[in-house]
Amino acid sequence: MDFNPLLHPFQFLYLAIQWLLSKLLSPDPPTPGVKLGRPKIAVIGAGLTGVSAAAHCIGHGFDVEIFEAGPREELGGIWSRVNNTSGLQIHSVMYRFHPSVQWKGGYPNRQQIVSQITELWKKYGLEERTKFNTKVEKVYKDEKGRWIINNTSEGRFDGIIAAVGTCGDAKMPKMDGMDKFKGEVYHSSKLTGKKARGRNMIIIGGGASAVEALEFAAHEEASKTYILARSDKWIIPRNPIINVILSFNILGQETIFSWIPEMLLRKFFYRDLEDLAPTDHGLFTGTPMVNSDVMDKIREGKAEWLRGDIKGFTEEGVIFNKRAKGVKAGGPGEEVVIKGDMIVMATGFDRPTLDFLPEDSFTKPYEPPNWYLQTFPPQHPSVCCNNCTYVNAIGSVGNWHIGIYTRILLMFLSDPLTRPRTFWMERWIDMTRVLKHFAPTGAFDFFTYLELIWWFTFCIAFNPFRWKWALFVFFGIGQGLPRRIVDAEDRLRHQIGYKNGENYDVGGSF
Ligand SMILES: Cc1cc2nc3c(=O)[nH]c(=O)nc-3n(C[C@H](O)[C@H](O)[C@H](O)COP(=O)(O)OP(=O)(O)OC[C@H]3O[C@@H](n4cnc5c(N)ncnc54)[C@H](O)[C@@H]3O)c2cc1C
Ligand SMILES: NC(=O)c1ccc[n+]([C@@H]2O[C@H](COP(=O)([O-])OP(=O)(O)OC[C@H]3O[C@@H](n4cnc5c(N)ncnc54)[C@H](OP(=O)(O)O)[C@@H]3O)[C@@H](O)[C@H]2O)c1
Ligand SMILES: *[C@@H]1O[C@H](CO)[C@@H](O)[C@H](O)[C@H]1NC(C)=O
Ligand SMILES: *[C@@H]1O[C@H](CO)[C@@H](O)[C@H](O)[C@H]1NC(C)=O
Ligand SMILES: *[C@@H]1O[C@H](CO)[C@@H](O)[C@H](O)[C@H]1NC(C)=O
Ligand SMILES: *[C@@H]1O[C@H](CO)[C@@H](O)[C@H](O)[C@H]1NC(C)=O
Ligand SMILES: CC(=O)N[C@H]1CO[C@H](CO)[C@@H](O)[C@@H]1O
Repeated sequence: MDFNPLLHPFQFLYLAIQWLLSKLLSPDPPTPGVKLGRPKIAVIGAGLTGVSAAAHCIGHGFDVEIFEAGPREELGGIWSRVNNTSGLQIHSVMYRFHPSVQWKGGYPNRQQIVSQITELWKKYGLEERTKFNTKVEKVYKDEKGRWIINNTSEGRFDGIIAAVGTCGDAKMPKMDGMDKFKGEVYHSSKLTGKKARGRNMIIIGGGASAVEALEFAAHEEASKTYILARSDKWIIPRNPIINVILSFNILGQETIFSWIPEMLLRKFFYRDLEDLAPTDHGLFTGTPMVNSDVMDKIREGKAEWLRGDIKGFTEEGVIFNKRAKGVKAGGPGEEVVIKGDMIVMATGFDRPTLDFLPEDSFTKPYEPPNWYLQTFPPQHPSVCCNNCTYVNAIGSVGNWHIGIYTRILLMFLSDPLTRPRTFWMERWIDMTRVLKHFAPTGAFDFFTYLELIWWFTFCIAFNPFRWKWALFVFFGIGQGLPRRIVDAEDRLRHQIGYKNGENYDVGGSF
């Protein structure tokens, strides 16, 4: 260790706790050369979620194969593709995507994240189980109900984990007269090495990427930065305690108490810049941005945050219709010309498609994100779309839930008495819709982390056959007991002429 623990007691404690978690909760990597059995699982995508899910599967003795569309350099998914100017906005304590992860500090940068993913990948022997440059175009079942990826040349699988993420290609909307602008135009993910010193920068878009571009501008000492946002989003401070408290709203929606955190944010965080805080929607409706410096930069006069619509471009900059607070997009405003030397498009990313799944996964009204636990298409209990159906949420991102979702799938595959039938999965979705009837968003379009934990708890508690799996599902420990019980049941099933493993994709339980 290259630092003195006495001088950094909190960092030391953080390292010690992570070390302990890893010792207690990381499943053992497979011994090299060992033959792993069925059920065998195909993981689609080698980002943080895919690698973590595959490490969990293999650690619990299930064979896996990862298919990644990109080349080897894209191991780590989105984090391998964005530029050096990106880093984690939330505290890394909420970004422990596998128990083995060891963060050295609170806010790792892009390279540190990619290197943690790569280490995990190597530790669990996933190197020889990953196929790069193989995009999955289609998955379907053979007559025995086994999954085929593209065509039979890849073999057959019993379960599918789709981990395609939510950020695909950089989104560069075409805007009227953009080619007139004589400066450079970059996407926010392509800023490494760009020069902004002493220049005026125009950022289009008002999401997390815009905030990052603003940080880049400050770091590069741009002379002035304009952020042109067409809608208001909540910003919350970069403080792990506040972030965790907000994710503890178990109802996962606006409540009669939501005004309290909103008022506190306005009074103590926005303060004189209260005009930036949204009034047309509450905090518990969308993913907030996590940043504490934006406000300071605006107060210093280094940056200006403008609400309005882009009307067009000139050689020098952008024609912008500045709107007052509360005026809807496209509504009346004051037309101004914002001059700049460079434009950064912080307009987001296209969503990767899941349409390689069988068509019946998208049957309305049970199309994603309206799936069982948001992640299992009700027609297919052996398909887990891990962390890629979410729309908006408050609370952790690449965390504990990746393991939990993976282990729920492993439970469904191992134990037919836990595998839900389509009917019951749809009833759970209906129930959640009723419970969230008064939410301003769709039931599954917004959730909080505690709500997610409640979903998991309900899933386990509802079906007594799942009780024995509780420790395993939540913590990845205690697999021995449920396994022995299932083995005994299997012998019984065999006697009555029914074999486990005939069709992993058909649920018979509730
Ligand atoms: C600039 C930026 C900054 C971010 N910062 C944060 C942050 O600070 N905090 C935070 O919590 N989150 C942040 N995120 C969100 C981030 O998306 C998630 O935290 C996480 O990295 C998602 O990982 P993933 O593995 O689910 O998806 P990805 O990393 O997107 O990985 C998906 C992989 O699947 C592959 N794939 C897709 N389709 C197919 C197919 N059909 N066949 C085969 N392979 C396929 C893709 O090539 C890709 O490699 C940020 C995102 C961006 C873009
Ligand atoms: N370090 C971090 O925490 C971090 C950093 C970057 C990204 N991320 C994550 O990555 C994901 C994507 O974030 P993002 O900021 O890149 O994208 P985003 O959240 O989709 O934001 C895009 C912004 O661009 C605006 N926009 C899009 N198209 C536009 C158009 N044609 N004209 C004008 N404005 C337009 C959007 O306005 P509307 O809202 O009105 O559509 C929005 O303000 C999120 O999940 C985010 O949390 C995280
Ligand atoms: C990104 O950062 C890494 C490590 O800090 C460095 O090796 C690399 O050259 C940087 N890339 C660019 C394009 O600046
Ligand atoms: C699926 O087919 C496409 C197109 O033929 C190919 O590019 C891709 O590599 C294949 N993927 C797998 C997993 O075989
Ligand atoms: C299966 O698909 C792969 C990749 O697309 C292709 O190279 C191969 O020839 C196909 N095999 C069969 C049996 O169709
Ligand atoms: C999954 O990933 C996204 C980012 O891509 C994140 O914001 C979201 O909260 C994550 N969690 C879940 C449970 O989907
Ligand atoms: C990882 C990554 O995307 N790096 C890019 C950063 O930006 C430069 C210049 O635009 C590209 O050349 C890099 O490939």
